[in-house]
Amino acid sequence: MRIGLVGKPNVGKSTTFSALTQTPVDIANYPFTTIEPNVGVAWIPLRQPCACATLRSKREDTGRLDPVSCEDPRKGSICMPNTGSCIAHHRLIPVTMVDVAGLVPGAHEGRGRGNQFLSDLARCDALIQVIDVSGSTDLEGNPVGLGGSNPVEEHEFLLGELDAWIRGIIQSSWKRGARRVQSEGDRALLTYLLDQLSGIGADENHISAGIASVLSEHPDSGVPWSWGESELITLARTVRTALFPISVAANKADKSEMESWAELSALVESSGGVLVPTSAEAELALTRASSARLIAHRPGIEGFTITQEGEDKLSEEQRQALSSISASLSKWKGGGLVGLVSEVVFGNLNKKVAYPVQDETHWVDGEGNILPDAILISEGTTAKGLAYAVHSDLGDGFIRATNARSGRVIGAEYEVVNGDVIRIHAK
Ligand SMILES: Nc1nc2c(ncn2[C@@H]2O[C@H](COP(=O)(O)OP(=O)(O)OP(=O)(O)O)[C@@H](O)[C@H]2O)c(=O)[nH]1
Ligand SMILES: [Mg+2]
Repeated sequence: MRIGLVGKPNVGKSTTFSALTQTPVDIANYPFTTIEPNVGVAWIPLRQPCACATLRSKREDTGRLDPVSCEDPRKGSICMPNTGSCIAHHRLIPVTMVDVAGLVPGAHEGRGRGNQFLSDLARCDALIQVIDVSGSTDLEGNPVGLGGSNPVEEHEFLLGELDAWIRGIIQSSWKRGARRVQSEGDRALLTYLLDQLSGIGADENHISAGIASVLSEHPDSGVPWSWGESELITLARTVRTALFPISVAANKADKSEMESWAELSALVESSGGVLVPTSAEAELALTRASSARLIAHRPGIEGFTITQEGEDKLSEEQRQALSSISASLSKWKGGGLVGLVSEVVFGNLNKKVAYPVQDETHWVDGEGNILPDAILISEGTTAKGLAYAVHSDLGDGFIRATNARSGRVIGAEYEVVNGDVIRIHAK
């Protein structure tokens, strides 16, 4: 899972990245602070308790495990994640975040940092546009007075740039490519577009949807090689919508009023995205205090507790600052940055989680680690698809699987359900 952070310069993309990934990066109040993309991992909680909760109750019921003691540092969790962690059955899984250079009007023609960062986004499953809802920066990212820019305009300009970028890719050799239909038949158009766009992650479904939208929106478009600007923009927009679902971090919410993002919120939701008000700067302060072990703060859980080290080191003033940051964050709906990423992954992209294991009785891998992997899969993934998601060898050699929760044998075509624990039998 890979999510790109996009937007005009100076809106807080890198601050967002840093708060989510706990990685220090350059942050400054001027445009183009970021040039090379930053790539890091954000830890996002699963929405349901980890499967180790079920395993624990089974073991407790059969007397093989004592009930959780109040000293247990993992508060009952018994899984051994290969990546991430699990406390109180609150399991964190990795989501790769990409923070790119800011995008200015005309980027698709090479303005600002030009097209480079657009290719940095190519393999992202979804994009989050960070928008300065306080309006304190213009479209080029230069600081202006509060309310000096319009969040809706900022969103529309980004969509327009992405569309123009995709149109640019298909337009370069359009006439020649589209003429192949004359000699090779209708499918040639799809093949040509696939050639052009597979580099940014497009597949046949995206492209068929794009072609269909031209035919329905431009009934008089004629033969493909005569399609003009407006047909190609329709094609590009449909591919972009399918390829990059876009949600919004209404950032710098600490400096603005709710009214300033209401219209934007309606617009984003009408195209299937989600908008969450955020203060990346405030969240970064909490992340930093947590990395310095001054507070204990888990992604996706509101509030924090002060650690022993924090008790020793934090001044009264710092404590109050952290409390007031945390209080202002919980005032907005949506769970802040982690809530936003979670909604993108589990809401918009509708991802499910599955736990592959090698032993259906003990729910362990070959080394005896309990529930080591929690894998994100798409709705409709089959048991065989899950095998491929674990390893291509496991997919190729797939024989059958066992649903470890029910003990039933399942076939290749079984549709994996959220939370399934599955043993795959392969050659
Ligand atoms: N008030 C407030 N300021 C913020 C917030 N998030 C970021 N900032 C400030 O906005 C400025 C720009 O932040 P960056 O994270 O560098 O922005 P960017 O979008 O990565 O900028 P480029 O890399 O130049 O495109 C910095 O001064 C941040 O401290 C926020 O939530 N609230
Ligand atoms: Mg930056």
